[in-house]
Amino acid sequence: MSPKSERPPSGGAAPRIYRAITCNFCHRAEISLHRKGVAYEAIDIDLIERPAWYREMSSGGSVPLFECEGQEIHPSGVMNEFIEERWPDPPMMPANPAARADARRFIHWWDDGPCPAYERRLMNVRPERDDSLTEALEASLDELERRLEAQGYAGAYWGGDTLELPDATAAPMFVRFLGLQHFHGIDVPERCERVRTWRDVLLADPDVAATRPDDAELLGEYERYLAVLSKAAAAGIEVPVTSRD
Ligand SMILES: N[C@@H](CCC(=O)N[C@@H](CS)C(=O)NCC(=O)O)C(=O)O
Repeated sequence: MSPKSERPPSGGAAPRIYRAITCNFCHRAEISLHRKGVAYEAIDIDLIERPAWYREMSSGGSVPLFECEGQEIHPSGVMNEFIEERWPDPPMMPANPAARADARRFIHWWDDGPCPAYERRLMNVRPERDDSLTEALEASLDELERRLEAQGYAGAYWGGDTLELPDATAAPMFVRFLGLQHFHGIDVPERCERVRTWRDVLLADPDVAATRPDDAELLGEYERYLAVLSKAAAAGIEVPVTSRD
């Protein structure tokens, strides 16, 4: 990562995403942009030592933020809908309105279920909370398994044969299971067969593979965050781990 001490001058017409490689929300938009063949510039933001210029431009300093054609767009769900409408080909939402509603409902559920559950477990530095956070994560994966079964998941992408927004929303979490495995020895339970199949399909997808951070760099960043969180915990400070805390 190369943190910028001042706001980088605009390089031209290409849209720009302000991101952190640990952040699953940022990765969602990068998958969509790559799938649609949109060239973009990525600016890495250090969330531990957040630059003042970024705090100012982003009202608080959270990532992702998308700069495109003079507009600043966030949060990630709005970004992905914007990307879908601005660059409609190839489509990443179903054509049928009822199926689109299903996809949106799924994304909404994801942001209250598996997404905060994996982030809380991954970034936990208080051993007395390990078991309850692991249980919460597994419960959300069991619920995902039930949902995939109920929708007749056929063993490919979420809605069929092509990658759509529910896939772009979920894939970044599966990429970041690397951290759960490395630091906590946690994987998707074997009983969640559909989840594991979907994960494997997503990890093999070319747009996901092309946009995922380097494994060693990702683990290095997590190590840095975990060290800061451990220090804060030792000082009795509770740091929110997700925007849902
Ligand atoms: N709901 C937001 C969540 C973004 C979010 O939680 N970003 C985290 C990184 S994964 C962040 O910037 N945390 C630091 C902060 O909010 O100050 C979205 O979908 O974009």
